[in-house]
Amino acid sequence: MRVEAVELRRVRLPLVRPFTTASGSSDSRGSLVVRLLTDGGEGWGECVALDAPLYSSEYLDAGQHVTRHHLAPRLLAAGGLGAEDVARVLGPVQGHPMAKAALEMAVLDAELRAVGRSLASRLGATRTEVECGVAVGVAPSIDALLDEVAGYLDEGYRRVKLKVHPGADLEPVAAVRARFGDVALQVDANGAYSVDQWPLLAALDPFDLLLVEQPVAVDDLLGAAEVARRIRTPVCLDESITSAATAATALAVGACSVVNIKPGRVGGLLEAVRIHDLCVAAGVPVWCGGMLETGLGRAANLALAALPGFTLPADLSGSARYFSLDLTEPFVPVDGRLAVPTGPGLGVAPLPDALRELTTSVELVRR
Ligand code: NPG
Repeated sequence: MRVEAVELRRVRLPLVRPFTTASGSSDSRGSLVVRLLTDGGEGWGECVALDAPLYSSEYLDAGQHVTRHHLAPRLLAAGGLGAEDVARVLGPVQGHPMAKAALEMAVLDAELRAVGRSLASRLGATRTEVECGVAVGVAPSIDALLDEVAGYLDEGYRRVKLKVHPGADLEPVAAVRARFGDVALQVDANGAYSVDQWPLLAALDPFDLLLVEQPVAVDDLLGAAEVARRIRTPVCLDESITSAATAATALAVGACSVVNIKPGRVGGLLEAVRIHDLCVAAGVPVWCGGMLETGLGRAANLALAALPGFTLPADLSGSARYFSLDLTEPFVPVDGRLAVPTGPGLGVAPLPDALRELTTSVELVRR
């Protein structure tokens, strides 16, 4: 397949309720959508970076710039290529895994549409539906948190994830346990604790959490291992796992016993599958994280989360939890599960009217 042109499209989707974390609050989700024009048809991808470099060093303006000036030109100059070549072609450019992942996703979509095969089948999915967990942002009060969680459980979500940080951990966890009994519950610290604050996390042990996600800083694998030794709740890593190599290191040093996989964070769906495979070989459960993706990224995450090693519910919500208007047909969970798309490629594409309404700018990069 030859890539003839790369269309970079910025979109902005209003959120139905603001998403608040310790690093800030947003009432819309900007995204960078890439459309590849190839000799075998088109393919769509999504760069999941945020507006600001608050989750990782990537952010949307940088993703667009590096794609425009460094990544797209390499893809356009590569001649014939397949999805398995993309990481090597883009490899000389350091970093920017989310921008690279968007291009690989679009190549996969184009190539699979051309042969009528679904992404799920290509990645090795064994399931037709995925259990949905809901990630709850920081709420203005415990009562507001409980109301929000009650609404999600009524809608059928099968697992609840709470954001925690020092000073806001025990109280929300205890309140949710007290009100909702043995609901499947986990917490995400996004690196907010220092290693010597492990007693704050040990205090959560009596609440039988599924896991505590990313307790310490992204580059502190030995610190995560120290926390994992001190607490009973399984430690899961998210931000720290940037590749199959870091996953192997994390497991070797005992930094985690569960892994969150996000294709954007690790540079693409194919690297995500490699991490899945090494975790399965090590007997380590994995689950699919979420980054408030539009329907495009959501479709890709569903295909990935249908692989056999994804044994914990994903951070995958229905479109309506975030957006009143999505780029694609909305994803609607039934009984807390989302169906894995079965159509060629991603199995979804932007709806022309929604795409027009949500687009804020478009640029085309040609050979
Ligand atoms: O359901 O897509 C979703 C959101 C899940 O809270 C969620 N993700 O830290 O994992 C996280 C968090 C996040 C959101 C990270 C947005 C980065 C961007």
